[in-house]
Amino acid sequence: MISHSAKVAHKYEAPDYYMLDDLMTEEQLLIRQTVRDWLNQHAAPHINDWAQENHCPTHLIQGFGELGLFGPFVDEKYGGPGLDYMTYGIMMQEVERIDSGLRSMVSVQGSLVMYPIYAYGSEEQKMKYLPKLATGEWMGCFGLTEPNHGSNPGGMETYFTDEGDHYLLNGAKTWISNSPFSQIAVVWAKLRKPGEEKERIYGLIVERGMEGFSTPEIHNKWSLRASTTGELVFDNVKVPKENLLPGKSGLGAPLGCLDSARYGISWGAVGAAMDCYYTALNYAMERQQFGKPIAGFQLQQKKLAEMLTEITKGQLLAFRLGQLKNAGKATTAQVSMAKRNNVDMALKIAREARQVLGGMGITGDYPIMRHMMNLESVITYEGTHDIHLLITGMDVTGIQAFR
Ligand code: TGC
Ligand code: FAD
Repeated sequence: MISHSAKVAHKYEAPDYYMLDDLMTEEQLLIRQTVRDWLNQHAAPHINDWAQENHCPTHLIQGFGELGLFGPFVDEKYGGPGLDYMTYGIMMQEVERIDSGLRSMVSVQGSLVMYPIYAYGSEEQKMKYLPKLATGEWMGCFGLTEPNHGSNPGGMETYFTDEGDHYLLNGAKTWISNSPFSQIAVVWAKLRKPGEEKERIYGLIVERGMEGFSTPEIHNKWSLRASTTGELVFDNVKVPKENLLPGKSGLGAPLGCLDSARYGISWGAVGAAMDCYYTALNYAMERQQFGKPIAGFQLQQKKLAEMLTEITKGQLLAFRLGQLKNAGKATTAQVSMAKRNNVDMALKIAREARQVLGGMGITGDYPIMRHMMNLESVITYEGTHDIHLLITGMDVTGIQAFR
């Protein structure tokens, strides 16, 4: 049976109260429509079932690649579509309108796997990996978080040693999106040198099949159930020396990738909020109580009007950030503000929208509860709500309050 939400998705109209579409190019609008139509056909009718069944729809990967969703900013020379950051944001918004887990799959591949290879990789690494990642022939994951180091990745314990003709990698990463089915992992680890106390962080490309490398799945999630999450375990893994990313080292290297991914989330979360708002508006217009549509009651109008106001503010934030990204001017703190505000906004809208639907809001017939549960992860990953506030706090005061 096709759920109500799937049927509604086919006639979905995105709220655009301040007419931002007027500021987009024809190409951007065309790409958005193409992605929207494709997702309405291939994902919207099934996403509730996939989430209920805890199934990650990896069969969509080829289609995602054909749509150019993997690393849209990557140059054509390396198999990417060579699009701008605004278009990247627009795409992430369309994907997350369907489900944050699908956006996770896509944004990890683009911003956290292709980006570091693109920005810090050797020419040989770019030629070897990027074209396969752009089509989805190979999928990748990004290993930064560890069991004992989440918000504080600088404390990581995963390390490697130089064994002459190869490196030897030991340690473990956890909470890694896509890890159980990825062909490669971009792993951040410290180079341990005998006699040297200070260890420096480098990125290594670890390939499935390397002896001692395993990727157990994490089960029992109530959130992002259409996305696969796992661990990365390294038990004396021999990594060829040519798999080290030569272009950048130090904690700034992985954090630089996060800027790109957090930017995508600032757009994506608005997509989830727009879907919740759209669903609530339609329901309120149709649902009759006390002899009239509930949309006619002031209390419901307050909810809807405030949702649209907050969505519009979030859209404007993401749009301006896109302009700054395209101009190469977006700062880490600006990205943090947008990620933090828009995810929080989306989560609050999901809660309000759920109430508009009354009891029906808790069912899988509508997308709201799924978005709400997903957003509970999105508000934590890529830097928690607290960490992003502290980044803004540091930016405005010049004083870091992390430690
Ligand atoms: P701190 O001393 O501030 O910085 C260390 C070095 O890094 C530089 N830096 C950055 N460089 C580029 N981009 C950024 N965003 C940067 N932020 C900092 C900084 O200038 C410094 O450089 P240098 O040359 O002076 O050494 O570092 P800290 O240890 O105090 O930590 C700061 C803090 C807390 C903000 C940072 O650690 C942080 O952002 N923590 C949050 C961790 C996080 O976001 N993890 C995400 C893991 S990946 C993920 O969640 C994927 S979910 C995927 C999905 O499914 O979508
Ligand atoms: P902790 O760091 O232990 O934080 C716990 C609480 O303490 C939070 O509320 C936090 O805000 C607060 N806190 C921590 N430090 C401070 C401080 N200085 N001041 C005030 N409060 C503080 N990681 C990857 O590397 N790759 C991935 O692909 C990836 N995918 C993920 C997918 C999912 C579904 C999830 C849930 C997580 C994923 N992560 C991934 C990990 C994610 O980035 C971390 O969960 C996140 O950075 C927070 O780390 P933590 O869970 O260890 O929480």
